Amino acid sequence: MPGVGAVAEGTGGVVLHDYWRSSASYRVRIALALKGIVYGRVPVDLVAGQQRAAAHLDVNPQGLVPALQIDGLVLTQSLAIIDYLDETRPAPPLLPQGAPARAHVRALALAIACEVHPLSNLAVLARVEALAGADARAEWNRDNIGRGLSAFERMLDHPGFAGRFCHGDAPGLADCVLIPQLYNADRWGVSFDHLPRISIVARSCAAHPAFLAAHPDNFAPLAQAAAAG
Ligand SMILES: N[C@@H](CCC(=O)N[C@@H](CS)C(=O)NCC(=O)O)C(=O)O
Repeated sequence: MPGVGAVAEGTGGVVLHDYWRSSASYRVRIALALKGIVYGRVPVDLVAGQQRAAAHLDVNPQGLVPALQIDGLVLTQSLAIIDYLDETRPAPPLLPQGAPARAHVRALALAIACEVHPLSNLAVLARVEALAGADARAEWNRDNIGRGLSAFERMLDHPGFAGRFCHGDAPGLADCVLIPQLYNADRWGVSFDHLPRISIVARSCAAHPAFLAAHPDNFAPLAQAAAAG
């Protein structure tokens, strides 16, 4: 398997290729932590362009993170990875019981992963900046995130919202996708204080050990150097 990461001891061969600030990577880190799966990491520096290096393209031909080595496979696309984890390691479940509830939770996850996130990707933002300048880049991104979160808030107005997580009283797929998007919102100065359901979910997840373990601050290059030294 060319380009795959070295397998660290005690990780059972599970290796995540990620970037500390990547929200798609953060989704998978949350799911891994919820499932209690120990993993090693191959950090891919997106700012330095390492996602386009041959070694990474062997892992993910799309030149994106995350990618996950697990069970002798190399998986890409964060939602496909999370689905795989849920199918192969069902406890705790990341999707609710019943087709209608599952469809709703998938719709929540896709509302961010398919509609909001792709328009805020590095390549898109760089292109907007090249065409219209740095202010336009920031305005584009804030507008995109703000509209997406407002729609998400309305989608949470659903019988499955029990006042803790996106659906029911345990974290699941939709929370894995929402929380990284909220991290991005903070970075870009987009407030969600006026969105009550999202604010409740944000507070619940902020106190949950799996979300704390997956937080980008733990994976920033300086934090990693301090932990090692
Ligand atoms: N749909 C993909 C999106 C992956 C994605 O866009 N990853 C970003 C980081 S969040 C990336 O690798 N960007 C690199 C680039 O744009 O060059 C997934 O969910 O895994």
